[in-house]
Amino acid sequence: MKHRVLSILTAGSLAAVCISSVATPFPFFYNSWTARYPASMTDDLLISAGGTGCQVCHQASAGGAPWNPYGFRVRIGWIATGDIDMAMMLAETFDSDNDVTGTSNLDEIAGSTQPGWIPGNDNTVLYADGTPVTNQPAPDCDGDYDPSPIDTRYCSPANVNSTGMPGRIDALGSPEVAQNNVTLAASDLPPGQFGYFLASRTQGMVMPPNSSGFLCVTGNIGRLNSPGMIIQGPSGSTAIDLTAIPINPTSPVMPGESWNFQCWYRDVGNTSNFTDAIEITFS
Ligand SMILES: [Ca+2]
Ligand SMILES: [Ca+2]
Repeated sequence: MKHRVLSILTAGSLAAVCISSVATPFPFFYNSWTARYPASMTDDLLISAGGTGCQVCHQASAGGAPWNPYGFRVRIGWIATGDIDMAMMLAETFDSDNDVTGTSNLDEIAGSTQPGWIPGNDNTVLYADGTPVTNQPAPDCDGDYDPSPIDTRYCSPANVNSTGMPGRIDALGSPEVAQNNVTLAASDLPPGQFGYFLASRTQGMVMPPNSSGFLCVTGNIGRLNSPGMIIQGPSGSTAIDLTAIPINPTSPVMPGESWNFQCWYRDVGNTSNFTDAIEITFS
């Protein structure tokens, strides 16, 4: 169905609708983008949802200001070099939308997600002078805005903390043990309060004494609280070493195993709390 829509709307006719805020047509930018990334469906998935290819970079379907953070990054390179292909290349290594998986612009384009947009209303757009506008909705898209996270969420949402928000855990990186590339991230924690991550092969759900939240791992629990691994609210992240998870005794993660992670943290009022939890099945 998406392909049917695309066959009707040729690249040329689509590009013609990209009009800047000063009513100058700029099919050049979109044409350059599709020429550099011919296999990417990033633009096509916006188009089939009723938008235009301009929204890969711009908020408005007709282009112009403001830009999403990816488009703004390309714009910086364009202004600096006057070479649109160079500008797109210079933007590739950035993670402009700061998505939960930490995926670079190039990998999002290659994976046909949106390098400049995250799902929901937490997007930021920028005007020509760099003035940001926050809390903007993403344009409609027939695909995913971000790559799939490597984890499965459970025990979610967590009990709210003193900020009024439930703490949240995310995992970035790869579920492939051999890569030893997993970073745990926690967000919406109370500012200034410390916390650390927990690891276990076993899920559970119990509210410990003096806690405001649920502990969702049980059994042989590892505390990732060695120096450098302690985080501080409102958000923090730490890389974990899959060759040595500090359960008792310290054990490596093996391919095929599922492990569960959660973040414990202090909160104001002499209490503590937990984020929600995630399970990662390793390969
Ligand atoms: Ca990204
Ligand atoms: Ca994205």
